[in-house]
Amino acid sequence: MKIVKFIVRMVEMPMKHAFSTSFGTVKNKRFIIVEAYDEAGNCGYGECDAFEQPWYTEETVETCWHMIHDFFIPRLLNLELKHPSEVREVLDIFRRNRMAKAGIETAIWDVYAKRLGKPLYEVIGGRRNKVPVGVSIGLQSSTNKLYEVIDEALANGAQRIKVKIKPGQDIELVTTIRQRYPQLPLMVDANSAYTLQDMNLLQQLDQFDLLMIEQPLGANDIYQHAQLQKQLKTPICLDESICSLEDAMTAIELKACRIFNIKIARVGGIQEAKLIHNKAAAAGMKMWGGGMLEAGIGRAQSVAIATLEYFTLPADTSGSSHYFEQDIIHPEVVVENGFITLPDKAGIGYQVDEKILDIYTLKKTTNAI
Ligand code: OSB
Ligand code: MG
Repeated sequence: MKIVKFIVRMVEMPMKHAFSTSFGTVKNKRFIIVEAYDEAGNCGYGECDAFEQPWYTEETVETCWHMIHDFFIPRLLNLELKHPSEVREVLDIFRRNRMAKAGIETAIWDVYAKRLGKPLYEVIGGRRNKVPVGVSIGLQSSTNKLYEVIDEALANGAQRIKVKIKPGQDIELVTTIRQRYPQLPLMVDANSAYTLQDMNLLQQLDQFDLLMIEQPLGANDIYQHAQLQKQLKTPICLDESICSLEDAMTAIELKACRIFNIKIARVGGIQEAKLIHNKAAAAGMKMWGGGMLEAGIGRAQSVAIATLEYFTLPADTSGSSHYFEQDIIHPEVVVENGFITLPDKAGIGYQVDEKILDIYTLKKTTNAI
C-alpha cells in the first residue's frame, strides 16, 4: 500500500453548548481532517483533535497543522507500507506531537480497512459491534442546569455520568448530586486541577461511592498519583498522564491508578492505543474509551477502539447530536439504550458528507506525488 495523495483541512464547527472543564471552555470545535488516498483511489479519513490552546496537551491545532504538513506528509507520501501499524515506527523519529500523529495514522488505518472491504473496528481487532457509553458533563452555570443535563443524559440511556470538578466546585457539588441521585453510577474528572497538597479534600471524595476519580493531579504526576492512590479507596483513572505505552507501563508498575481512559488522539494513534490495551489487560487494569469532543470521523474512530476486548467500562462517547446540530457523517453516531452500534460497512463505516465538510472548512491543502 502507498499513500499517493493527502488532502488536509482545517475545520471549525459550532458546538450546541460550550464545554467547560477545570482548564477552560470550548465553544467552537476547531480540528483537522486528513484524507489519505492510496494508489487504487481508496480514501481514508483521520481527525486531529488538538485544541486551540495547549491546555489538555501541549499541542494545538496549529502545531498539528505544522507537524502534519512539514514533517509527517513528506515522510509518508509514496512510502510502501505493508500494514498501518508500521506508521507508528515511521513517525517515531519525530518526538511526541502525538495528537498530530494520530490525525494522520488513523487516516491510513481507514484506507487499509477500505482496501480490505472490512469495518475498521474488525481490522483493529475489536470483538463486538456494540459499545456501552456514558456521558461527560462539563462544569455548569447552576445546580439546576446540571440536574437538567444529567436528567437528559439518563433519559438517553447513559450508563454512567461523569462530571467535571475543579477547586471550589468539588465536594459540595458531588454532595448535591448524590442527594438527588443516590444510586447514580457516578464519576468525577478533575483534568489535573489538584496537587498532593489537596490530599484531605481528595480523601473526602471517598464517601460518595464514585466509580473512579479521573486525573486528579498533574499530567506529569504519575508518581504522585501512586502516593494518592495509596490513600484512597476510590480507584484513580488516568487520562492526561498516559500518552504512550511507556507511560502506561510506569503507571502500572507504580500502581498509580486502577483504570485507564484511553484516547487514540492522546497516545498518538490506533497502534499505540492497542499496545496500551494489551499491556493494561495483562496487568489486570480496567479501561474505557475517552472522548475529545470529536466530530463524526474522530467519533467513529473513538468508538472503534472501544470495541477491543478489555474496554469493558462505558466509554465517554456521546451521540453526534449531543455536541453538534449537524455532523459531517451519515448517519450520525447515535446512542440507543446506552449503546452505540457500529456500522458494518468498510472502514469507519460512516459516509463523510463532503458538502457539509466544505461549509465548515477554513482552509485546505493537497499534497500528491
Ligand atoms: O478529560 O476526558 C476529558 C473533553 C475534552 C478534553 C478532555 C476531556 C473531555 C471530556 C469529554 O471529558 C469527552 C467527550 O464527550 O468527548
Ligand atoms: Mg479526562
